[in-house]
Amino acid sequence: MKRRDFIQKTTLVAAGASMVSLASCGASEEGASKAAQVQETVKKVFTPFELPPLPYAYEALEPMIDTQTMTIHHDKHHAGYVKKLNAALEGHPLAGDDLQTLLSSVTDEDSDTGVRNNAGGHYNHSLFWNVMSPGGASAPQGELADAINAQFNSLESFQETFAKAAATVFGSGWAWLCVNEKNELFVTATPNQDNPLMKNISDNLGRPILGIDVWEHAYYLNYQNRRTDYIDSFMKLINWDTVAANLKA
Ligand code: MN3
Repeated sequence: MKRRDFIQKTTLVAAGASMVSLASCGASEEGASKAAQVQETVKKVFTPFELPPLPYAYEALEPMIDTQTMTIHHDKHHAGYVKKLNAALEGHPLAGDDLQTLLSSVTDEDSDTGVRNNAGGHYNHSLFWNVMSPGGASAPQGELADAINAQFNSLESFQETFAKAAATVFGSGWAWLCVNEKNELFVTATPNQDNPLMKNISDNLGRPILGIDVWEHAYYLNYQNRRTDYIDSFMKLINWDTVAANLKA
């Protein structure tokens, strides 16, 4: 069996196994399925990389996020990262690694810049689409609720911390809810398309389970300079079932 086939087969088995365990602990099938889509994307090797379809209609997040923003953001911006990532990997020593491995391997050397920016862009947006509604729990439940309470005392206090991290990103970037090696939650932010999985680049390392894009292209058509209004809307769109499933993935 070729390595690539092996990786894809083992990923499918792993995704199937995690859905079984999720069903038995009460997370929704919808959340599990979206988390499995994210896992499928992040474990995929360079064959080349492909743009995953938006997991709902372009207009599904109206009026919080408008149809035109979603269309341009997915079909132009995310598509652009995938295209440029494939180009950057041509002849690059990291070609052949899955997306998650690319993120943990890239350095701040000039020779890695294309892979760093575009592997980050591909990963970050693949997660972003799936952590937004329609559908799904409007508040965290079960283990995720416990983990949030343990780390932030309450959901409100988490929301405040996360919204502040998103509002204070200078220029373009992302705010994240991550899980660290000790299985504790933390909030952090990264500039540009960097990601907390980038071991050689990020200060706060962890695996993101929720992320908000605060590049202006994510909100400017509808909100112009009112980033905090966009953040408030995003908080109402979070699909907590997917976040819970991401925590267990
Ligand atoms: Mn974006």
